[in-house]
Amino acid sequence: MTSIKSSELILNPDGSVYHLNLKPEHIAHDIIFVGDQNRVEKITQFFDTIEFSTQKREFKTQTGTLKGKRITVMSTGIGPDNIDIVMNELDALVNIDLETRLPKKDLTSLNIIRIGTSGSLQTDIPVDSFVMSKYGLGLDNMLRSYLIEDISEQAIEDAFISHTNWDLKKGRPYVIACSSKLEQFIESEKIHKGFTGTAGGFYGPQGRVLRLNIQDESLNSKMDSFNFNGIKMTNLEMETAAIYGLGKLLGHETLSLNAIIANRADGTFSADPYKAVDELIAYTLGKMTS
Ligand code: R1P
Repeated sequence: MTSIKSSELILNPDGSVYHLNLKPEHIAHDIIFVGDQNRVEKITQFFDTIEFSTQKREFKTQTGTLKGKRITVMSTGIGPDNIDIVMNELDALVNIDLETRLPKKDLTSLNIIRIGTSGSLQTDIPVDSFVMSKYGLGLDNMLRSYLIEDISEQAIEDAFISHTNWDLKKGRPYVIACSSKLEQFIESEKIHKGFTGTAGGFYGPQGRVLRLNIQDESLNSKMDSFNFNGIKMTNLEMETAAIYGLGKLLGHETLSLNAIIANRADGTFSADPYKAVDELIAYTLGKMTS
């Protein structure tokens, strides 16, 4: 086997991976992703100890211990392009020998849970509620750079393309399921199980019109009415499907939880979005340490 070239797996002078600034010993096997770097300390403030902190660009990482469990919290910034960086570099930390630059024989599977914010597409999933994404629907195309036919749910993709009359010039949407292991571990009646759309942008790609006309003005209403054997689209955000796809390809367990802070169906926005996020953090940490 040939070693991975320096141009492909870029390391910093101290041996840490290029964007995340991390070495293998800096991360736990249980990892929480957040979008916003300011959300990292909203989580680690509850830790009993913090052993490591770093930040480069939007990627802030802290590792510590809560009730004896070692957990890493990391901000991914916004969007699937960042998820490509975060997932590949995290995987390199555990599954590539950074000295020899060779993939390891015994692979490590990380547990990765996203605690994010999102907009609901359904009136019965109101602001301040929580959604666990059973599936992620990637509208962004990033994952199409990989070989995903064996991990994607092509029947749901086809139904979505047909229902929305999706213009394939925008690329083929992809659907990936969450980790059933983490789903069973985290689920409860408090959390809606959902089908989450992951967009490659915040405005046009999520049907928001400010000054620009968009390619399909009725996309959001078509997403609202999509129903595949009872699976309805619940919410839109910008990371879940990419996390699920790269998690499955690389062999990591992934689950995305979102606090609903806006409802696109009835036009409402949470009176206190931070409270909803704080409650989701408390819920998730409780489950992770129970
Ligand atoms: C957009 O405002 C950002 O907020 C949502 C979207 O997915 C996107 O990243 O999640 P986070 O609050 O986790 O960043």
